[in-house]
Amino acid sequence: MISRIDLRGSTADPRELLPRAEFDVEDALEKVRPICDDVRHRGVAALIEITERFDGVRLSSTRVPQSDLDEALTGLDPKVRAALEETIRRVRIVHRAQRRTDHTTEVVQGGTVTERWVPVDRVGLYVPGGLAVYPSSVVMNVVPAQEAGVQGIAVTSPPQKAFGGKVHPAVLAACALLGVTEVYAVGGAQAVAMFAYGTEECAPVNMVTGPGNIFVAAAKRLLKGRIGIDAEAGPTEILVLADDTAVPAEVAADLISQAEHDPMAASVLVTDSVTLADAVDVALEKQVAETKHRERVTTALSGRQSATVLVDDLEQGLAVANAYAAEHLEIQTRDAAAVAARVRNAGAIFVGRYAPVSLGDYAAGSNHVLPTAGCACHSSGLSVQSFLRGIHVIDYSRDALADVAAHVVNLANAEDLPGHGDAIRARFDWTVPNN
Ligand code: HSO
Ligand code: ZN
Repeated sequence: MISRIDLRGSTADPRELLPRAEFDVEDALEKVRPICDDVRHRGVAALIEITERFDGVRLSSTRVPQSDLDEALTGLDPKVRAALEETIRRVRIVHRAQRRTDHTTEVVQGGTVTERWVPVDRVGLYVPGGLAVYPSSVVMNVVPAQEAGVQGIAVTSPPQKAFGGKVHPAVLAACALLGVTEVYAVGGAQAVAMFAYGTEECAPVNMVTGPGNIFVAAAKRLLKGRIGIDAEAGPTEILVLADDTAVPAEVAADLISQAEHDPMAASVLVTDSVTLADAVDVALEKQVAETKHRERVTTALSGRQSATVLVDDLEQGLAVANAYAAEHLEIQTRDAAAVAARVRNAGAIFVGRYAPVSLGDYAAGSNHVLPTAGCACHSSGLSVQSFLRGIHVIDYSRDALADVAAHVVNLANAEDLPGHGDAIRARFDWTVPNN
């Protein structure tokens, strides 16, 4: 079911040999542009029409009434409530530790630069609907924003035909548990446009975060600049780096766990053990036959984005993992912690057999909104930092400015911007030499 790529003895760049899911955001841009324009010009009326067209739901208002949030919380299964509460507790303690403190550097006597961390005023958090329902993603978006000190937090999620045209009750309940009261029943590109431009019912936000489908990603790309965004989310990925100590049934279960998200999800096993690779193949056959979403899982595992990659040794395995820069990287090897320490590119690293990706998806305390499609080479997952701006506050006395005045004037002249130098000279009765 899963193809095999043999890199043993190969010195080629593994990036070329490990395909990723086709996820061409550029293509989707043309489709989302008219949707975004329509929302910009016609606001709620456009949202209601577009939602009827795409979600098959006729909204009377885009805003979810407080009574729906209360009802969802009352109706929440106590087991799910307890699990969500524990997840919130863990995610909160990890993210609270990410808070930053302002720092002042005295550059010279009387001259300071302070870095002041200021949260974004207002954010819009997107919670996907689609193939699955994601109350856990509500937690992963809302908690870092709250811990960063963001005052205005709005959540949006597509309305579900199967739930009477309302947002999924588990998503609403998660919002209620977190104290979020501003929730919208809008999905897709139109939700990003609603947040970016604002409507009669929703004030515009400064930043939109959260995963979504290709149209959500395209709208984020289109509206980036007007709004800040987190990393663009593509189909989910897991890469398991394993040696002969890994347990085949566990590796197979982990590969299936992420394949379950999306027929385009990527599950990649990288190993130097042919015995393990063979045993995982056998375990996959057995487990996929029994798994609930076997159709989607089979499509994902047999797609060209998924593979078992054979390598000569762990060194080459690490090189492959670093080149691929997976959203989720599991290390199932001897001395897993030491191997993990050598990873440079990954959204999140899961160390050893008792830290599967599923743990991180829900209840490790880590964040599950992570960079996909190789973006882990340059970006991190969602965190408190995502919602903060570090503002430099520059405070110099007359003496401190006088001390460096000639340097500024000389650099300004070197850039042929003498007006910059004059702005300094004016403060000293033009006594600072201009050459
Ligand atoms: N693995 C997904 C997150 C998730 N899993 C939510 C279950 N629910 C992307 O990191
Ligand atoms: Zn998951």
